[in-house]
Amino acid sequence: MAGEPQADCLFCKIVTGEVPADVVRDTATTLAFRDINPQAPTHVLVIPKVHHPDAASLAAAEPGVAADVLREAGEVAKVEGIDGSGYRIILNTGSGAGQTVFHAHAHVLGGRGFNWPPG
Ligand code: DGP
Repeated sequence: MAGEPQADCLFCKIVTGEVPADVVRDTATTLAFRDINPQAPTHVLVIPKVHHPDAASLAAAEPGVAADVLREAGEVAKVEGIDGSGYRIILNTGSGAGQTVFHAHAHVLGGRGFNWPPG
């Protein structure tokens, strides 16, 4: 059922603590932790604690929690000190766009320059 923890989901296991993570921020609805394969000096993932396969599904089912994820992305940027220089929030959606973990998440990247258009 949408929103319920999934036994085979890596990020659900990070929410429960079954899989360890370097946690940056923890709220009632979200968890922020460092990406295991950082693509920038700061690379943090912000996830909803509820399971939805991608950000659009989350926003459709639980718009308040989707807003919490975006707000937390901004808070992470502040506490990591990347808000002044600019940062990226990325929502890879679908395998063709590079999504590999099908539990909604926002990448927060900063601490280096970025190109546009993205690769
Ligand atoms: P995406 O490609 O958008 O689905 O991003 C998934 C990210 O998850 C990817 O950047 C690597 C990260 N990741 C995968 N496995 C783990 C893990 O076990 N721990 C942490 N902290 N990050 C992980």
